[in-house]
Amino acid sequence: MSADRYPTEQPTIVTCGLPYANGDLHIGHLRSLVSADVVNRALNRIGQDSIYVCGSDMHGTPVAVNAAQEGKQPDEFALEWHERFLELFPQFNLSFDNYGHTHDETNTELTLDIVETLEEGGHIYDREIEVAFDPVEEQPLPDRYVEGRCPYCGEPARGDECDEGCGRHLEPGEIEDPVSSITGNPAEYRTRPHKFFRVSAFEDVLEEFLDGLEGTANARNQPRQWIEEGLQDWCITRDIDWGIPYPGEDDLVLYVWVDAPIEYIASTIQYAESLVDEDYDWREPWRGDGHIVHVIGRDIIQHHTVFWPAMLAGSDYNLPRAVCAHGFITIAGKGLSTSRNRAIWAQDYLDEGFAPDLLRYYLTTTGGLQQDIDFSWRKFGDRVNGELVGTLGNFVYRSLLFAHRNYGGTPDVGVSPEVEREIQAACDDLREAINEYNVRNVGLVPVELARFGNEYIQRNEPWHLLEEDPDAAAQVIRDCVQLAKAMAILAEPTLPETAATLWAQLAEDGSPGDATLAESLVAPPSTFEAPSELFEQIEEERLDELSADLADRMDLREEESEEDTIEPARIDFETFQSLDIRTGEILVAEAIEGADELVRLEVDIGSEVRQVVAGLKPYYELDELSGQTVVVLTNLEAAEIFGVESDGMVLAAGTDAKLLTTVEPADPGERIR
Ligand code: B3M
Ligand code: ZN
Repeated sequence: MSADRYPTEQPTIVTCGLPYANGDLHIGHLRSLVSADVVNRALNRIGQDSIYVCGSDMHGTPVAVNAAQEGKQPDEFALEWHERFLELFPQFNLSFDNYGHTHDETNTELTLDIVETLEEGGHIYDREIEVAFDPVEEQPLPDRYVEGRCPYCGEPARGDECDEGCGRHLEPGEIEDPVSSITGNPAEYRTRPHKFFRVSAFEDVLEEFLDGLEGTANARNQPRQWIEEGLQDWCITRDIDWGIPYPGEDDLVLYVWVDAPIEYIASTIQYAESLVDEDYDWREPWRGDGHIVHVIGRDIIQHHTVFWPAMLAGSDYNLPRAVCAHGFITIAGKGLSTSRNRAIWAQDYLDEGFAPDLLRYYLTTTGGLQQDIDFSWRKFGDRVNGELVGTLGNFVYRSLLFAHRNYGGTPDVGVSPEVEREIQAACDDLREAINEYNVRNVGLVPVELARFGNEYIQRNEPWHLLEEDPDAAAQVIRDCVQLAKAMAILAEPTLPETAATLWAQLAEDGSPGDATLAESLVAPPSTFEAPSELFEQIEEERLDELSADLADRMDLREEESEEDTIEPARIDFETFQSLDIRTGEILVAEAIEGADELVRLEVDIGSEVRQVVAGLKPYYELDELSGQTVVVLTNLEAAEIFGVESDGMVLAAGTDAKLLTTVEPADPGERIR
């Protein structure tokens, strides 16, 4: 059963992954926070009743370990960070309808209630397991207290997560060669009684859930794989004293991943309780006909598409309508790292004096949501200077200035049919984009409309018409003013501050954040003041400086030379010509049983159809692949991958396999030169 298109009659809630209250926020966190904010605002703009709720994640070893390192009590430590987050969010125009935290009463009570329901339903059982222990300190070592090697991929890993390798959630006792992350002592395993949640019993529920799940493809495809491999039950208790105590057990607390997502519900309840003049029934989204949209990082897909829906199903709540899992952010190809100071910190960005909208735009429109983003100041500057300053800012400024100087505001004529159609098409594009959770297109729609606007004004040259044909001049400027107003509404989800400035420049009352798309064709007031520029150009020297500082801070320069530099050894032209690279068309794309990432493709390369194996599964829907034009290295030696012959290679960019294609349509078999 597929859900109704937005806007629906029922309320929607949008959430983002809860940031741990354990340190400064950086662009990685902002990608989640901003993307969810954009989704919520865009839903509101198209007339969907939607709220944005979230909270700080206060429990678990990420908080306990960092608090211990600073010699603080975890509750005091987490609350301090929580307060700092609350100060930061408005500075990025993150418009939470409620932002709570997992240690508050609402969440604690609700969590206990849900655990009780799961117990009553027979979904929880006792099991003795081996857990890591520091024999010198006589201390249990759950999760981040222990480090070692991932049993699945062999990479260095934390106790509960293979964070540098395959990304799997690790159960207690799974990590190999464990040592304490606090003392460095080799850990030993001891047997302890724990509580387990019978996730395996929810296999059918989860399969059905995934079949109807909206959002990004990775959030459906990865869990299907885990289900195929067989679901393991999930240990939901830990031997530490920071967290929500397990009811009836003296020395066990709930695993942080139990109470963390419950905050999504608790925060909705707090929102309802905070309203004075309005009624909001939090049960509508969670137990009634409403909808839930989660925006998360791709490292926590398993928690949101397996554990969490199983918990919801076991305690009679609705399952999410959509899970949108965004890619990672890297800098110079390396993952962000708090301990290595390899990040752009949210506060540092603001301290540079840059407007929040610029980063909001960059983070949500650089590649699709699923794709990884390699951050650089240079690319940031190019997007800002090209699209925001050069296209959107330029159109609005020249139009409103012309309108103010010659007409004192909006000329007194109707909008032309051409421009009306253009505005309506842009509104349709926004509706389409948000119905597909395409956050990138949400941000690009107003810029595309400005591109049209610039072309329209250039084509009609109103500056010449003023004397030759005053009526025609008034028409063109009237159209441009309306385009500018439509841009304010369309840009509001991604660029809320800019949109509000533009709204005020048009002398509109209220805020574009209260407007819906229908208003984009309502005439702005007949008089308004001279405008000011919406964006400021970022100078080249500034970008050079920022890039150099970042490289110094992260030791990028040295590492660059040993890592991803351009290959110095040159090849001759004959060698290049010996590569037979051709366009191909994907005819068939199928999963390969037991392989997480691989797909089997049949690719038409003109003279024949080749079978090729490629690591595309996490990034594309299978049915979205067929019909795509791709680039194939045809004379690569054939190889057997996962038991399947691969005869050729489909070329793709980056660590997240962005497939290469052609700008103009190409027939299969065209030679690439
Ligand atoms: N606090 C942060 C993370 O792993 C974690 C998210 C909880 S969402 C319910 O990204
Ligand atoms: Zn691993």
